[in-house]
Parts: sequence; C-alpha cells; structure tokens
Amino acid sequence: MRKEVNKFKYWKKLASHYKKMKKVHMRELFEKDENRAEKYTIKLDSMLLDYSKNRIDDKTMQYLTGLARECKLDAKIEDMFEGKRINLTENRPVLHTALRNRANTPVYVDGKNVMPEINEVLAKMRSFSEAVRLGKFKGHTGKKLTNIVNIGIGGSDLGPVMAVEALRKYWAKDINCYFISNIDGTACAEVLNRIDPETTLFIVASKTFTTIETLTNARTCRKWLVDALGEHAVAKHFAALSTNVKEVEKFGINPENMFEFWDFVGGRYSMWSAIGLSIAIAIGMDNFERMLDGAYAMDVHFRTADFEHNIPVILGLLGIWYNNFFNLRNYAVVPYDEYLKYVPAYLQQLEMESNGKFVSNHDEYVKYATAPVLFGGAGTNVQHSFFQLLHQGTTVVPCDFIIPAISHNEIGEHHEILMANVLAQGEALMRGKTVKEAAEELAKAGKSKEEVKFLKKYKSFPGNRPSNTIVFKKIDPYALGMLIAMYEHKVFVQGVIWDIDSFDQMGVELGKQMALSILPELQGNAYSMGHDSSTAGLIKHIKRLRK
Ligand code: G6Q
Repeated sequence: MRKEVNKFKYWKKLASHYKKMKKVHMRELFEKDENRAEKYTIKLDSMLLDYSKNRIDDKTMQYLTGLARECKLDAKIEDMFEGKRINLTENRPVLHTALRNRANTPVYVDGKNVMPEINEVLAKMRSFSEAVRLGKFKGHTGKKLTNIVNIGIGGSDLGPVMAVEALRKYWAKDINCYFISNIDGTACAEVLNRIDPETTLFIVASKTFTTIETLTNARTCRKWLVDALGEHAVAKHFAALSTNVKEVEKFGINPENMFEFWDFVGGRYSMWSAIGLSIAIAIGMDNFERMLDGAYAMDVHFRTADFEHNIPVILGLLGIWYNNFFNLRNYAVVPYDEYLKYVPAYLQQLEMESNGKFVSNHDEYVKYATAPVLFGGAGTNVQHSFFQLLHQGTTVVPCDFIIPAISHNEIGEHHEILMANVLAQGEALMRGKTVKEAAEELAKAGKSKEEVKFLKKYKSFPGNRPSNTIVFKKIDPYALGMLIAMYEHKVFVQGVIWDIDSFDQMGVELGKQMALSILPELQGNAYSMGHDSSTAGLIKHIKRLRK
C-alpha cells in the first residue's frame, strides 16, 4: 500500500523549501536571472507554455518532479494509456486517449483490441455528419436539417457546447447548433421557440440513457416534434449517443441513428467520442479529426516527454505547489478569446468533478487538500469584475491565461488591444507596485502631499501573484484538441499525486437521490418525516406559492 503523499521524501523537502520560497518575490527572481523566461518555457507545435511567472526556482522544480517520480507517475501514465483498470471504484479502464489514438496502434481491454470499434464509430460519425451537412439525410418532410440540438447534461453537454462554441468559425454556413441541458423548462422552451421542427435534428447524448434531466428534455422535444410532424418523423429527427442500446431502443430512436461509445470513456472525457457528434456536424468530420490529431499530439508529448519538459506534468505540479504548500484553494482560468468563453465552465467539471475527492485510492480519508475551486471567464470582460481581487485581494489566486496570437476576427486594433491587456495582467500580477512606487507616481501626477500620503497604499499592489501563459498561433481544431487534452492530463497528474480516483463522481449522487424523494412531495400530498426543518419548511412554502 502506498504511503500518504505528505509522508513522501519530496513532499517534506517541498514543505521546508516552501518556508524559504514564500519570502521570495518574483521580481527578484526575474532580476537575478535574465534567462528565466526561456528556462521556464516549453514549446509544442505552435503552442507555448511560459510558466516563468511562478513562485519557483530550480530547486522547486527539482523537488516537484522528484515528487512525481516518487509517486511513480510515469508508470501510472502507462497504466492509463494501456487500458489498466485505473478507475478503481468503478473497476474500469480509462481510455479517452484511445479515442484519439491516431497511430491506430492496438489498445487492449480484457485482451480485446478496442481500436476497430472506435474506428467504426468514427466512420459512422463521418458518414452521418456528412449526410446531414450535405442535406442527404433529410428531415421527415424532405427538408435539410439545419438546426442541431444536443440534449445532454454534464459530460454529455459541457464538452460539445465548449468545443462547438470555440470552433464557431468552422461551422457550416447554414447550420445552427443549440444545447439543452438544464431540467429547467426554460432551457427547452427557449430553444424550441427558435427552431422549426421540419429542419431540426435532436441528438440525445447520454452515456447511461437514464439521466432524468436528459430524458425529460428529450421526451419534451419528442412530443413537440410528434405534435408538429407525427410519430413517423422521429426516425428522421432523432439520433442517440449512448452506451445503452436497450434504453435507446425503448425511447424509440432508430438504431441506425445510434452512435455507441463505451464504459471506458468517462462522461467528462467523452467529447472525443460519439458524444462529439454535434461538433462533427457543426465543423465537419475533417475538422473533428484535426481536433483528435491535436489531442493525440498532446497525448504523445505527455507519454514521452521527460517530466522537466512535460507541459501537463509541469502544470499539474505547479497546482500541487500552490494548493498544498502555499495553501491556495482557488484557481482561475482566463482565456483571452471570446470563442473560448465556455472553457472555464468545461474545466470546472473536468477539474472539480475529477479531483474534488476526500477518500484516497487506499480507502483512507486524505490528510491534505485536493482540487481547488476553479473559476474564470473570458478576458477582458473579467478584468472588469473579479480581477480586483486577483490584484489586491487578501487571497492569492494562481491564474492560467490562454491566448491566440491571431484572432479569427482581426478587426482594426481589437486583437492587439486584447493581447496588450493579457500581457499587462500577467506582468502586473507578477511585479505589483510597491507603496513607494505608488507614492512616486502620485507625486508625479501632481497630487498634494496629503493626497499622496492618503492614497499610496490603496494604489499599491503586492504582486508576486503567479500565472501561466499559454499561447497558440490561432485557436483552430488542432489547437483546441491540444488545449483540452493538456488539461485532462494535468488533472490526471494531480490525481496521481493526491492518490485519488479522478474518474468517478460519487459526490453527485446524494443530491440526486434526495431529489427523487422530494419530487413526490412537491407533486402531491406525500409527506416525509425525514427532512430537516429548513427543507420541510421550504417544501411547504413552495407548494403554497405554486397552488
Ligand atoms: C461526467 C459525469 C457526468 C455525466 C452526466 C450525464 O464525467 O459522469 O457529468 O456526464 O451525469 O450522464 P449521461 O451521459 O449518462 O446522461
């Protein structure tokens, strides 16, 4: 049995090294070493990670990579790629990497190569998405299907919605994509109000095909379609993405329009599988495969680069450094690209559902912090909201900035202003502004002595606030594939260090269970004695309001 990570040699080294590093300002580190940026930069294809604006020195990186080795990260990486059952609580392999294994080398699960099945589904996705895009697969009344509605939630929604939005520039001209996830009837109503049944394809995306939100939304959409076009229309207007053939058939979706995936693909890791059908229809299968290529390039890098030059490993370890030694429990991701505005929401699930765990792989409560709270939003918008706290708040929030050097919409000076902003934020967070500097600036601006004295602290910035800068040439499908695979592997690295199962999600079950018991109480006169007084009171109050 593995020792707890906080008893590891390198953890202890890091703990004492932290005592020294907490007093060091990054300004000094940059001043001392003019090659710092170069030293702490990694390039892969057209992607660059600059992690020099972190509170690290060579010792830090040596100890962090030492810790990764002590945790046998290299062997764990191989276990994942080779299809070992690393999802212990669900006793499953974790093979989203096989979905984008562009070398097509065999990957075995229980002695069976899974690549032929994966390729078969990709081929089916190609022929179906092309038929829809070319208008060969028509609706019941013979019209082209131009409204694509993905009905799914969690992992069956967040990946597709994020990628479809990120790659909006690649959409077929006449295709529109919509997403219905929330059980809130408003989600359905707002989409259905905007589309025409004759030109709509509903894609029901559900790994289990038992999720109450998705099935309720799918039934509502089915009724809407049948009311307009009749029962026979369902075959031409519904497709399903699932591992559950039986339930799909029961729902009445033509098996020809069903796209399978497998238990070895976790929900939040499934956008590379059939769950990505809406992406494939929107951007075309060639572009979808470019996205897989980008992810594959990151997979190869993750699997082969030494830890010192391995992007996901470095990012994962930096997260550990802040979370477990600086005790920083928040983490922000800020893409400076409007098209990437759903990336933070996507990453919230990826990071917090994967690593928001409190029991280790050895059935013990962990005695150290696991995943931090992730939040974010598109720059520059969020500079005008939560950045105040990033610069002057009492808590430090490490940030990732994601930047495309070239915009899909190069209009006037917009993109340069955007870039200037993100670079300025990183520099400002790192450098800060001392009280003395603030005073000098105020005096120069002609403020009186009293004003300078009063304002100088308010106008100062502590700095020494870490950020990573991730630069792409342009956000194309390949770059997006790299970016998302990078974060997937970063999460994996942290899961290994924390010794937790990053691939289950038991924490979402309790609320679901309790909702099932509250539902009959809201709907009828059922009454349960089991509730606390707050919940019981709220049930009563809502029932009264709804009468
Ligand atoms: C992700 C989770 C979860 C899941 C949804 C939808 O990793 O498993 O977010 O994707 O609960 O599940 P279904 O696809 O089975 O409807």
